[in-house]
Amino acid sequence: MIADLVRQTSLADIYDKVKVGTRLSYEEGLRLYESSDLHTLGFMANIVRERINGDKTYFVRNQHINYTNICNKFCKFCAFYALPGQERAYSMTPEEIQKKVLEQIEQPITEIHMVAGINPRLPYSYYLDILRAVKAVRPDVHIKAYTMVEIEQMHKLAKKPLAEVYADLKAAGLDSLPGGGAEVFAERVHQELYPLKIGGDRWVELMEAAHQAGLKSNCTMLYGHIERAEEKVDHLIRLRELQDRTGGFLAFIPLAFHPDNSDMADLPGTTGFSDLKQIAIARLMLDNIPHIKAYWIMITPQISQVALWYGADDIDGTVIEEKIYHDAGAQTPQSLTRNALAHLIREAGREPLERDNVYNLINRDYPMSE
Ligand code: V47
Repeated sequence: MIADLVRQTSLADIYDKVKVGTRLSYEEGLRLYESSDLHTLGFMANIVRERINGDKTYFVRNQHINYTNICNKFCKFCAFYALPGQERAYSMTPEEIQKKVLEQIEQPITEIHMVAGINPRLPYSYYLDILRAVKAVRPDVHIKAYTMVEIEQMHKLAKKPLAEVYADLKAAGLDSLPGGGAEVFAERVHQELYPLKIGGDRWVELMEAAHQAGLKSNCTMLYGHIERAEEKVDHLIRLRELQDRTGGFLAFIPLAFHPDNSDMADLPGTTGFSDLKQIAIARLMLDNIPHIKAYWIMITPQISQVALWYGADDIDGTVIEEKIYHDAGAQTPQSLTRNALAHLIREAGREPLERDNVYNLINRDYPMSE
């Protein structure tokens, strides 16, 4: 019935490809962005979602630790960074990080997510010490830490081959890598918004080396600012090509730009429509990345719930104490309980599953039903 209607739309030929699992081209990606037919985009994305993940919808119990907001990259989209000496500037010692972990020690957290600014005063040893500090007080937790921007900084400080840096990090307790720092790969956007930070080519190079070192990761794209449709399609295809080469990506997270308190505070930010459209297009283009995350912190729990029918199969986690998006004006809560997440998922007619960072299911001794 819906399929008959979709066959009458301008995306009918793309629907025929999606049905049989044929990879979509750059031109087809552009046509998806040009379309305002959100229902058709969602219908097609849902086919891919259910083919890969059925009704399964994952979440994780996690804690975010943003260990410093001091940063020398001055990205125009960022409201989180501070200069040394500013009142809001902070940098946590390994002991302070341990304290943060201990504050939540009674919570059954399985993942600690650690990303931060580039504070040039931090030595290479700090990045290893804070991993050890976390593992010392919570040995079983999975540490997902450091964007490629932080990895580039460590590589410069360590003055040794990248493979050795990754080996050091793994030995100190790093389990996987988050997907941040990718922004939009296009050189135009790089020069305009984040010229002091690594660009797309280097991000891909560093991530490919991480996958070769045996580290799994996520990947992201920051949308809703100055980027063009062609640049987004190019970004998604470059991620897809990297995944073809390594298979190292677990999930793609579209990061919705939050303008408040940034140098681009005059931009309007994303909408429910553009958030759902971005999730659907990601699911359609990234045919080889198993999971698409609707990150509720950024797009609200409400839109994340709807996104479970627009391509997303993961809603991220309980997220204790998020700072980057809240500094940029996010109105969402600082954390959601496991029951609240499970309720959102179940109410949407999907199956909530608690996972660890690498998508192993967590068996808890209480039922998942309410
Ligand atoms: O790279 C910064 C983004 C990223 C803003 O892998 C902003 O599971 C929106 O890496 N509005 C860092 N976005 C966060 C990150 C991340 C987050 C959630 C899950 C995962 C994962 C990784 O945050 C940065 C940048 O793209 N960002 N400022 C802003 N104003």
